[in-house]
Parts: sequence; C-alpha cells; structure tokens
Amino acid sequence: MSSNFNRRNFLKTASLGAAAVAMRPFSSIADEKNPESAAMRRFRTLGLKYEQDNEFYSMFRFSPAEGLGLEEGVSRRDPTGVIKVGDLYYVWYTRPPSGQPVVGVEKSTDTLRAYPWDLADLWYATSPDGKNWTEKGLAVARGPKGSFDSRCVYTPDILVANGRYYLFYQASSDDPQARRWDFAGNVVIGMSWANSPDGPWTRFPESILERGPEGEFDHEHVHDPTLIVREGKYWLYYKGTPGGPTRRDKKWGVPIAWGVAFADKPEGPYVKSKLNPVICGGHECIVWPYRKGVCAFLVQGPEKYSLQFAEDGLNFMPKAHGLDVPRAAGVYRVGNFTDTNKMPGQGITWGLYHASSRIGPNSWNYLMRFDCDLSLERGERIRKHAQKQ
Ligand code: AAL
Repeated sequence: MSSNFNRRNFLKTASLGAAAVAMRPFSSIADEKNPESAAMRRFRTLGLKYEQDNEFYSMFRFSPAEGLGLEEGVSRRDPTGVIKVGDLYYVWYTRPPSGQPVVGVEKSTDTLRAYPWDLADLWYATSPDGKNWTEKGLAVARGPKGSFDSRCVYTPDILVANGRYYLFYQASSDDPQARRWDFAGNVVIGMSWANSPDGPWTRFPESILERGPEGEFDHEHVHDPTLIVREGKYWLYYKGTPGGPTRRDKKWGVPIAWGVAFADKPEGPYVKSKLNPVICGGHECIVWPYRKGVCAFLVQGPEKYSLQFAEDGLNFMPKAHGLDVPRAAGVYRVGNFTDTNKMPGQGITWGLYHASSRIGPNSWNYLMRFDCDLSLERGERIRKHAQKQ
C-alpha cells in the first residue's frame, strides 16, 4: 500500500473522533522512517488518556452501609439510585422474606426460594448522612395471585418526576413452569408510584416494558431498569438477554447487552431505540447523567470494568478501563432527575451496592457503600488542566 493511501486512511480515522493527535501515517508501525509500536498507535489514534488527565478515571473506596449490613437470614440486594428528600437520603432494594435460604429451581415451591431474589418484595431505608441507615419497611409488595408480578418484584430503580416518586422494577409471575434460568420468558418491567417517598405506593396495573420478539437481544429477559431524564423525555436503560446461559441473539451474537427505551411520561408508553443494544455486556445496568451525556459502569463482557460515556446517550465509548467498579450499584445523583437540557449531569461521588457473604451453609446479600470521584466539578478541573498543556 502506498503511504499516500495510508495517510488518507488515517486522516479519515482521526476526523472521526480522536482528532487531537499528531498527523502521522496510520501504518507507521511498519514504516522505517517513522517506526511506532502498536501501543503508541492506539494511544494516538484512540485519544487514550493517562489517569491524571482522564476525567472518567477514579479510585473506589468501599465501606459498610451501617444498618443494612450482613445479617444471618436476611437478604438485601440490588439497591436503587439514592435520592435526597429534605434532610434524608432514601434507598429502595430487593428483600425476600427473612430466614429462608435458597433451595434452587428444582426444590422451589410457593414458599421456598429458587434464587436469592425469588419471592422478594421491595423495601426501603433512610439515612441522614448516607452512612448510617434505618430500615423503614415494605414499600411495594408482590402483586395478587395470577398477576404478572405475583412471584417477585425485584431489582428496582427510582425516578422523581412531576412531584411524584416512581419505582421501576423487574416482575415475575408465579407460573411454576417458568422459574428456570432466572425466570427466562417470565419477567417484565413493572412500576408503582407515590406522592411521598414513604408511600403509600400505587401499583400500575400493567407492565411498563416487555421482552423483545424471538431472535432479539432482549427476548428472554428485560432486567435492571434505570432512568435518566434528558431532552424532555424519560430514558429507560435496561439489560436484556436473548436466552439461556449459552444462547446468543440471532442478529449480532450478543449473549447479554443493554438497551434503552424512551417515553414522554414516566408511565410510558416506552419505545425501544432502533439502535439497541447500545452497550455490549452486563451485568447490572448502572447509568447516570454527566454533562449533556450519559455515563455507565460495565462489570461483564468484552469491555468489562470500563466506564463508558455517550454524549448522545446512545453511542457509548469506553473512557477508562480496569476500574474496581462496584457490582449492582445504585448511585447518588446530585439534582436527582433534572433534565440534562436544564442542568448538566453533575456526575457521582458515592452510592450503594450489594455484596454477599456466607454464614454457615447459606449465603446472604447485604448493602455496602462506595465512594469515588467522578463529579462534574473534578471533571471540569481535569479538562481545563489538560487544555493548558
Ligand atoms: C441481578 C440483576 C437481576 C437478575 C438478578 C436479580 O444482579 O441483574 O436482578 O435477575 O441479578
């Protein structure tokens, strides 16, 4: 190939994004005049950044969420984002009945649990400082027998809009034939709303989001609803899987991925993006608004342990790799759910996540706190500093 061809190719690549790099031929790794290693070429062409110049890089610290910690016989998992109302922080989470170990799918019954989240309701807790929590009790219970949410309501997230509180969550029915592989084919997204974070909660009678058709990435599961308000709409990010542990969707071969759906009102109707899936990987969906865009943590898949960012909320790029990111986290968002058209996303500095530990023969989930610095304020400082150099 002529060096002219390569130069043209490189200029095209550079203009697509990574721009601020020296203009050298793309193939210079093999070019005797301009030798360059593969590492240097990636650094230059992808616009990679060292930690100190990278607003998306952070260390993580982990500490107890006092009051919601490890307790024999009790499981608390999959916390929502944390919100502040008046002087108190609020969090909601999955909580199955106390004292019941998990027996597995085969032995599960109307009262014995197949999974750590089986037979769960949604509970909540409050805290004056985000460190010391008081469990307040039940928020949303499973639906009536025979309904789409009668077996369990689990893995919630919170949205504050129009002076109301909305809890979105996974919901499974009590069909005994449909417990296998984490309720594959038997899970939808449900919703309940309240005028106060302390309830009472009104159950929306229908599901808010359904699984996709056969062959789509979200055919068997729609999981982990997480909401952001941007461009005057409600953006519901969620995780989907096409089938059992080894199955992949027919179109792209993706075994687990995230999608997004949009609505004009919190209760929908939600329309799935034509670009879905928008993130390749899993496991829990953790997203938050940052500047005008959206950030996400990834703990599974080809870009495992990365922090991703999409200016348009759809076309994500990994911005920092190898992070010690918390699993199944809910982040505290300053400004709660202000539309990013009105106020840029402020980033995050802490949240809650779940861990699990064994006591005797059984394992129990509990909540922990993480701290990091992915705030907009620090991000702006790093960007300004980088521009001066
Ligand atoms: C979680 C989530 C969903 C799954 C299970 C409970 O971490 O991805 O909620 O169903 O595991």
